[in-house]
Amino acid sequence: MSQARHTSAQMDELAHAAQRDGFCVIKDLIPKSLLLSWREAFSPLLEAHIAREGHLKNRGAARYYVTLPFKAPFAEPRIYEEETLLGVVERLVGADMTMVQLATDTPLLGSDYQDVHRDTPPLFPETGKETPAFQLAVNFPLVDITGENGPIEIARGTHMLSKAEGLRRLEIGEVALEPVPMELGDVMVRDVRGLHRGTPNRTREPRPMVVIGYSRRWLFRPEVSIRVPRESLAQLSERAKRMLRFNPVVDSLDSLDAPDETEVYQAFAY
Ligand SMILES: O=C(O)CCC(=O)C(=O)O
Repeated sequence: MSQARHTSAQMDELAHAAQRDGFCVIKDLIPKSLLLSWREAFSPLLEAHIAREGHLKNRGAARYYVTLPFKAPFAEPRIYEEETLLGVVERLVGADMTMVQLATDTPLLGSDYQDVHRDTPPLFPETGKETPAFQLAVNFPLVDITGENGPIEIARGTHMLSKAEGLRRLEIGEVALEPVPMELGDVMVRDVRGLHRGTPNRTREPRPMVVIGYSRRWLFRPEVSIRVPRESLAQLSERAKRMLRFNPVVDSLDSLDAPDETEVYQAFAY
């Protein structure tokens, strides 16, 4: 097991920031060389997605949600088991959490502002009350994110409010949508209940943002999954096997085995 790059106190602080604000950014956590290999391998996947189902416009105009195959270079324990990352994740959603999603959000030139949304409904809508975190998006870009290429905007602290109350506070200016610029290597840990939106990419380069979903041990999300190739199971750490335990194990990732490749995760905004 590798060492965490941060002390326990630093991880406490990062988790505390995420509990307070709904997100935290861990600077320069992932080696750029890994991300460059992801960027290269992602490009044909994005093209294939657009050719196959781009007409579905699954995240709005010129913006695409694309699941990544759990194989090299994306099945990368130096990322999904990074010790600081898991330290912060466990502080937020508890020990024995599960890893349930490995995908990307990519706005292109022609994309627009999304409606402000959360990525999940509340657990107990009838109470109007929010609970500690139960579903996290760990986001990291495959390019530097500037004001020009579509930074996600987040309204700080709204993850503990109902959507209606969060929108009301946005309307009266009590909270504001803040763009979150990120450099290659930075990682954001985000409570998906925080109000946010994608913004337009005004450049000619795609802006892929990876999302790895981690959930509390009891949460099942039928809309996402990671298909784990049977042959890769033997190489996974015991911890990774445990984290991936609710995902389907498949004989092959080839599309011949899965003729219906359309993204299942179409309804995403709550
Ligand atoms: O990647 C982004 O800029 C955010 C996209 C987003 O919030 C979504 O599609 O749910």
